[in-house]
Amino acid sequence: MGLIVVSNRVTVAGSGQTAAGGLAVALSEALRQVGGAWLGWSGDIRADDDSAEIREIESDGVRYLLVDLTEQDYTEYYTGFANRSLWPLMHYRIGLTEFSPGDFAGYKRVNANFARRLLAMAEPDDLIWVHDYHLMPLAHEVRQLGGGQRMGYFHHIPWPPAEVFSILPAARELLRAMMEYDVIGLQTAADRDHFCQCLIREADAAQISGSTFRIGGRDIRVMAIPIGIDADAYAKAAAESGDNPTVRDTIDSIGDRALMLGVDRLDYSKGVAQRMEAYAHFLETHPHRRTTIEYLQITPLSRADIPEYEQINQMVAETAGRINGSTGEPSWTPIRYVNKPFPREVLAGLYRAADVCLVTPMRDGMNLVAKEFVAAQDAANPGVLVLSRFAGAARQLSGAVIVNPYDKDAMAQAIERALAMPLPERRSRWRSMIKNVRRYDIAWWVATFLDALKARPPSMFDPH
Ligand code: ADQ
Repeated sequence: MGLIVVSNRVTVAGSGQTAAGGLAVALSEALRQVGGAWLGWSGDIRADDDSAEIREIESDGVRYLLVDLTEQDYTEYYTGFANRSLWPLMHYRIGLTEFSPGDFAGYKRVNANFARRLLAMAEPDDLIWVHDYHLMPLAHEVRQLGGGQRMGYFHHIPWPPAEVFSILPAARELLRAMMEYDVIGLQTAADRDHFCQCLIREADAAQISGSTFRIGGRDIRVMAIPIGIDADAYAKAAAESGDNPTVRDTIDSIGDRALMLGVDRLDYSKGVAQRMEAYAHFLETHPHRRTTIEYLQITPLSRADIPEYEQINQMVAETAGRINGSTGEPSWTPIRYVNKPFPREVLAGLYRAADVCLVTPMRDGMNLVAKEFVAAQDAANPGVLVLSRFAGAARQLSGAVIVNPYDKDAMAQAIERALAMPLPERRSRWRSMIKNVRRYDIAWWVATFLDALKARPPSMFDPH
């Protein structure tokens, strides 16, 4: 029995790629631990649908199977239905949610192509673990082709209440397609409850027990399994980061000032512009803090060819420039804004050097940055995490200073509280958080999901 992981993008371990997506980071860790095969999009676009073979790479004991997309696939499946319908809707951004039947058809077509590729390589007793909103109907497509393997799906982003999800014209079709998985995992109990509500209200599923649902004689198990990080590896990278030139230069350049850090992929869900505005408000309302602090925001660009992302890119850059222009001094830049990805050793060193980390998404499935920051701290002198109540991580990291990112006053107060926090309080809050980050780490997440999947009886699916 083998494990096959399927996700939209594949990050080949040891390829030198700096993966900025949380999913990529987590799955590289998982496959290194368990071993197996990983199928997904190569990131390349090709002209002709039928000509390309699947590309296979072997690295670090893992088989990578890379599929190209056509231009049409990319537009309809990836930028269209996945990122202009599902992503905003799942993040409660109804106003940004678009729906095009053509994009939905393209999304289903790519899922059907993935299913074909998958069944060409899968053995009947393999476990198939599918990741994220790009591939919600993959189990349905696999079943259509007669595949009876045990299939699990993990949803990395939030799941909204049924009233929000049902706005999607394809809601029922998607939910019914998802019922052909055996196990579905979500990040938090709230996401799980919302999903279950959708199954009952929108897809006519019957609840058989607390976590089991039935449609048409098929049962699925729905669970909350919060994703973790490799806490020990992060702590080690942070402890050894002192010699890294980028980390050292950054620390030297900050001097005696306090370092406040933000690390986010550029996305409107991460609340980077709102965070900068809250920081400007903090500087106005706490003038004695001016020039004593520097806020470093590290934000690699993502999905740059989607119009909403181009807009947010401009908006965040303008916000940083405006605040620096109106608030800065010749000798002091209030915000340093950097769009580069960095390797783990650099990020870990910067987390450790930071006095405060601002993780204030407007909505986030989990947020791995919050956990990485906690893992990277020096136990003797830990920094303070300011965390949005709307990140899944807030359900686990109650030792953080929890904020509502929509409330500028509360954000400014949280920054002040974090900067002024005495050492004993910092230590006791950090101890409660690190306990959780270590206990529910990436190995726990992988083992918990796979145990649930293995516990399902094989070939529950009867195609006839
Ligand atoms: P993302 O939205 O990508 O993931 P997140 O969980 O914060 O969000 O993960 C980001 C990852 O990218 C972190 O591991 C971080 O270290 C890395 N990263 C960020 N900036 C970087 C930089 N400049 N250089 C290098 N690496 C950088 C989605 C969901 C999240 C969920 C994850 C995992 O949106 O809610 O936590 O999947 O399930």
